[in-house]
Amino acid sequence: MKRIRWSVAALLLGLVGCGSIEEEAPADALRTQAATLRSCSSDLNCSSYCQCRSGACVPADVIPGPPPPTIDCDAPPLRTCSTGADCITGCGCQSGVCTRNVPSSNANCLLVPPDAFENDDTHLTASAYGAPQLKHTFHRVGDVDWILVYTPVAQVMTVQAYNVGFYQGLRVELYAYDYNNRTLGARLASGQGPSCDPFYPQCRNVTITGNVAAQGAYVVKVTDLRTLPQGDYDTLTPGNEPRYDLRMY
Ligand SMILES: [Ca+2]
Repeated sequence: MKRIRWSVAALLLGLVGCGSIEEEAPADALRTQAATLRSCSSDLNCSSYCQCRSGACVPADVIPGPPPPTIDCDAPPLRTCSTGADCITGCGCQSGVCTRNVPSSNANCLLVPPDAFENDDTHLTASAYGAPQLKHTFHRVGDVDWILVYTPVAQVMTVQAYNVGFYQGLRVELYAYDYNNRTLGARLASGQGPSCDPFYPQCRNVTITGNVAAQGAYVVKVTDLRTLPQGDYDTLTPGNEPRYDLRMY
């Protein structure tokens, strides 16, 4: 179809005997070249609101929230930031974009930095729960988070991961815990979600309940259920990041 259009255009320009095919051809050629250049192996290779399909960046099938005014899938991806804390080690925030700030670094500045609760990858290094823990993230493949909680009174305790990222599925488990010996006990409760269609914000949570004893110690394990390439742990799309907040009551 494109060849036919060009043939007609060339014919018309030839007939009127003015203008130049050379003035139009480069723009089309450049667009084709740019689209070819933006090849990808994962979504991380693509800019916001774009996805990698058959090795090329194309507009995403689903966009959380209102669409932006323009979507340019031929543009290279960037990780936007407001401070250096938004970027991984080896990268700083320059002009709102995570950029390598160590000359010898080969850091991939598109990746998600660990959250403030790391190192919490095992029950032995679990972070202690005192108040709702905000802005947890899964920052790489296989990342899990462990949280240690002390229960002063016997009750039915609710454990909830909320403000879960749009596309994210995760599992929440509650275990009895022998704190003196640092050994895991029985699994008391487990659940996974989102609880309903994640299009609705109220569905973006996973909630479980379990019976806990007075002056007891328990641990909560939160697991990312996605099995994505490393790069997809940051799709660079606001609202689509692998994150959650956690509360117990
Ligand atoms: Ca972790």
